[in-house]
Amino acid sequence: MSGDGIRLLTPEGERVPHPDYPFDPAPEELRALYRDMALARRVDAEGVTLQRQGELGLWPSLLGQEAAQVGSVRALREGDRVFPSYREHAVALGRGVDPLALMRLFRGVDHGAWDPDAHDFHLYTLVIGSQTLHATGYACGMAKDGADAAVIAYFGDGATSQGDVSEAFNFAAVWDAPIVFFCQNNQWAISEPNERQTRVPLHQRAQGFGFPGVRVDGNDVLAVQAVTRAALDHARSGRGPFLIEAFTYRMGAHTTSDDPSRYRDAAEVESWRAKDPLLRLERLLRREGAADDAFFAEVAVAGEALAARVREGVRAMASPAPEEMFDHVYAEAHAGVDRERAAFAAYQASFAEEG
Ligand SMILES: Cc1ncc(C[n+]2csc(CCOP(=O)(O)OP(=O)(O)O)c2C)c(N)n1
Ligand SMILES: [Mg+2]
Repeated sequence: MSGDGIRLLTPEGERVPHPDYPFDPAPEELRALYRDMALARRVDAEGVTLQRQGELGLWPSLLGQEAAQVGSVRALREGDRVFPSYREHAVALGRGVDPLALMRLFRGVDHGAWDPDAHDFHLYTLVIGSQTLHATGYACGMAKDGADAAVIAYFGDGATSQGDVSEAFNFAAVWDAPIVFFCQNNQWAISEPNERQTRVPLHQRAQGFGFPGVRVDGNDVLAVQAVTRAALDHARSGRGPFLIEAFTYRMGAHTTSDDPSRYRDAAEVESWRAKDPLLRLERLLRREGAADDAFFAEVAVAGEALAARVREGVRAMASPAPEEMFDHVYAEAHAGVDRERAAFAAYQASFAEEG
């Protein structure tokens, strides 16, 4: 184990066996992991570009976190329930959410954009850490229903400084909730470095709440999948929550509204570039003869086709009528919302009369 956590694959693409987490996927599974990571990276790059072109309002890039996301989502079984934050694009794709749904959200033409029940993948949550409480409550409900399933809640290193996350840890622990807390420690919370979030490695925090926590090399897709699978088994079997700290790095800006060159060294980014999650799997695939140039070229072509579909789809998106923003505030009619809708309609009409 390195300081980066439990590891099954070195940055040079060499396997390292681990006694507690044996995992030896077949060559086609390894290729599928690579493909998922590469396609997610391509969709993500398109999100950044479309924002720069004025087609999206904002885009939070997942660049660098592909292994943490693809490895963990591939460990899930059907019926397991995901509570994401806002950067989990590869997890969304892994749950069958169309990339255009993600784009609808960040273009601001939809408040939710996908059906959580259809994908067992909840809506993105921008209020930092709050989804860990929703997820814990959901997990308790699943346990009461006797479901043979678990919940996984994604959040960042910065989110661990929110009271909500500590409350979720404690509540989940005392109720043995079937939940995996999946913290992507990407070293930064906007401009705040990890050392301003915690004095102890984040995975150790679980111990104080009475459940296990481990650090996994978040840029090693094999280790992430193996560790997440074990953590989900732990949760499903009634042994309570599990914390995974996926040690990774946010290679890009916090969002397209951020300029990280203002607060972090280029040398730090370079040191993480050497640990790139796609590169290390590519090295393994080539080393073991499980993929050749033709495979990587085919994945690149598929990525371009997907990006073209996303680009065309985004440009074709119609803007909703402004008053639609009142439609889904409550499930049922609400007098306060009705009043605000009427006032807004009168305001809009005042411009029309002037014209
Ligand atoms: C409750 C709350 N406080 C502050 C913010 C502003 N905010 C947005 S992202 C962010 C940093 C989150 O960092 P981290 O949890 O590490 O996730 P990352 O963005 O690195 O994936 C903050 C403080 C917010 N959205 N919600
Ligand atoms: Mg972070």
